Amino acid sequence: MRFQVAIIGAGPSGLLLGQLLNKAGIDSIIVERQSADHVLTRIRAGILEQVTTDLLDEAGVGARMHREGLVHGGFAMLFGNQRHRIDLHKLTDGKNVMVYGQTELTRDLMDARATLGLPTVYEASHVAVHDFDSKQPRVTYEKDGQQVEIQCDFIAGCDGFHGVCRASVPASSMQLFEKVYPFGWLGILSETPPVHDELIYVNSPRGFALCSQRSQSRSRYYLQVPLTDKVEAWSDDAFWQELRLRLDAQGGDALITGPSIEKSIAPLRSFITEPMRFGRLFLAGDAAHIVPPTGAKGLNLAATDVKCLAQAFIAFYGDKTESGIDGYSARCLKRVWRGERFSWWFTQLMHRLPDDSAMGERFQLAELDYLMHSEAGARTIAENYVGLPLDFGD
Ligand code: RFL
Ligand code: PHB
Repeated sequence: MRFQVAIIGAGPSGLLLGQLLNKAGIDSIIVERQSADHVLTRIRAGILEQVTTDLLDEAGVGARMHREGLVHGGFAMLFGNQRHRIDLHKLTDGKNVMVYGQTELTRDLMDARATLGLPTVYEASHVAVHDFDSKQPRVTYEKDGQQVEIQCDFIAGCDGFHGVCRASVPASSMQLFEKVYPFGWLGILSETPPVHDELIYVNSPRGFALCSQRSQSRSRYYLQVPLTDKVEAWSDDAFWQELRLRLDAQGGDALITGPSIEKSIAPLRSFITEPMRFGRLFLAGDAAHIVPPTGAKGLNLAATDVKCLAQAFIAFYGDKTESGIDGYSARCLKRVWRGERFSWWFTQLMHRLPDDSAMGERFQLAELDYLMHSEAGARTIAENYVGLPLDFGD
């Protein structure tokens, strides 16, 4: 089998890349370790920046998102028992974010790919990447007991944090940066109306909480928990009780509880790989970098990597120039580091840090108070949250 681009991973990065390449007449195959159903059961991101929604439109998959997604022009910050609103729309000259679940976005991309009849191999085992330091890279995998080989011009490593692509690069060729946080997020999804019409980010003495949503009848809530907690030990009742304790009276009164549809604990990590290109292998999305979810940046950074990579391949095949592929890593990493910095900063501002003294907590509250009462401070949060432009500062 021969394709111009072999994409490893059918998460949002791989599927979006496949769609953009197809639009440009570049053929690709996607090789995914899991089944499509399994990919769709992962409940993850909920907030899309405009750069991401624009890209989904460009890929021709934005119709349902515009119909069913919720446009949010602000969000609430709750600390010291007081609510404050970050008016994204006003502070960023009219920008918003879109509330649309990663599951739905992935489904839209999968449906579009199936409608176009583009090749995707699910449940491929022993996926391996070879010879990416040459001009004839290869991908091999096993499916139904058969060994298959794909020859290609380029390999796109869109296989997430635990994928095979980054793991195949010699350690001496890359520099890794990592910070693991000493707590996790316990998340639940429930078929209940959201507690508020916008998201609420909560810094409470009992720890961080986030009230998010997927629709007007479906809520997504998170609690900061110790890494040692086991999800089985958290009953739904215990979750709702703890959330209530972290909310204000208004939130407690408005909170409608119900059985959880999904419940899981996610560890929090900041992680960056430099560079993001190794010969003819390009990493994109979570394969190259991870952010703690506090800033809602992970999927949005993945989408802009894919935008840069698609542009680079289009320039290679169309204009016969290698400047896009040569500049890919540096161009992405500038935005990645900005997103990483914001996510790290917002995380340490909003969570109880185990080694923090009472003084650390007061510093957080003083900083939050300053940020909410200074237009410059609030604008700093707003412009990072809606997303800085891809080539900001250039
Ligand atoms: P994914 O989604 O991990 O997809 C990678 C795919 O590769 C497959 N794979 C392999 N395939 C073949 N061979 C192998 N050897 C393979 N190894 C792995 C996997 O099965 C999978 O299908 O990475 P991708 O596409 O780069 O997408 C990244 C996003 O999923 C991620 O950044 C976001 O979910 C992060 N995130 C959020 N991002 C936002 O922008 N806004 C948010 O509000 C937001 N909230 C979140 C989040 C992530 C969370 N968790 C659980 C980490 C909330 C949470 C709780
Ligand atoms: C979500 O809805 O899953 C969500 C929203 C905002 C975040 C993180 C996760 O910062």
